Amino acid sequence: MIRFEQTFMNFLLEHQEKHNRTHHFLILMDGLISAAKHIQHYYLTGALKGNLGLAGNVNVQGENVLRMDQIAHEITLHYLKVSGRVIHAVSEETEEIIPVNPEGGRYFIYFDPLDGSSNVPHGLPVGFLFGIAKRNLEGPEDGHLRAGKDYIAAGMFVIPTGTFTLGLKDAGTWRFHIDETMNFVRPTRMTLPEDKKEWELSFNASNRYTYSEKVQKWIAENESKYAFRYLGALAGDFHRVLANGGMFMYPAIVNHPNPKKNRPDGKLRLMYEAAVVAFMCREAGGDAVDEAGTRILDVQPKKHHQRTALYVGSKPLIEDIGRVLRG
Ligand code: AFP
Repeated sequence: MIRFEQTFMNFLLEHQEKHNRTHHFLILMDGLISAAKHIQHYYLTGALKGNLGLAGNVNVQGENVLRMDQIAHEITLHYLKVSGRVIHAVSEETEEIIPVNPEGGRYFIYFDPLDGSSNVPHGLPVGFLFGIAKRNLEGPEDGHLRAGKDYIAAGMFVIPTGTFTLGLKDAGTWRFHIDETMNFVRPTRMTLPEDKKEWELSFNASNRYTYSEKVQKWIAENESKYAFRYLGALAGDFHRVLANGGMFMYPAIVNHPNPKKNRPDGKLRLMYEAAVVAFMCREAGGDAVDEAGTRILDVQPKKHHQRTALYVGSKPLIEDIGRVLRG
């Protein structure tokens, strides 16, 4: 007997119809799925085709650009344009906001098409993360700088593992797997497990003595209770936390022996990294805070490439670290 699975598109169509929504979001999601599959193709063949190395230039954030960064960005923009549904895009790869369809578009999108660059030369998992907000259809135009709580959806592909996770506003976080026909199938609702047995902590352990004293103290008091896992690509690390429970954190760096290397504002980007996983986490019953203990989804971005510290995962852990951070 053949086992037939519900496809992502069928799932989303049902969802939109159930909530009396238009098909515009479906068309945008179709574009993002096509982009992810196209990027995955380049990534899988990257070692053989010489695409896993440097592109030879430096981006606005002073980081070496990888050939795959450029490929992923170009592919994503192509599909966003073709969808006709995007007003402006904010990409990790460009300093400026990209006008895609300012007149006819309906959504703002914030994305990093290839996050986790240290994994790229090895062909190991990277993330394609995105958050989506909707144009203000009634009132005056209110710009593209939206807090995570105003996103309508946020998701991530873990490339090249063939997994896709999507958080839908007030409708849960869902995981899909790619099948032999390259469809994402089998919607599985993600709920952070309450059972602490499987919980994991995930952070860059080599940075631990550069964190604030209170965060170091929290780690010392809690680390032995949980397993420790770290991949170095947010999408992959968060993928595990969402399934097993626990906490991913990238705290502010404030005690680096070389003060120039301190990152008091954190490393991760608010709009297309932290808010994206915070949104999925909230829809799965979890939470996320920044270094001040403020909920990530409440932080109003002042600029589109804004950085933040991030603590995301199971609610009891986020409440606990939140108290420490605010204290
Ligand atoms: P890169 O793309 O610069 O490697 O950054 C990836 C990332 O933003 C996020 O995906 C990881 O969780 C985190 O940074 C890893 O940072 P470290 O290499 O400092 O651990």
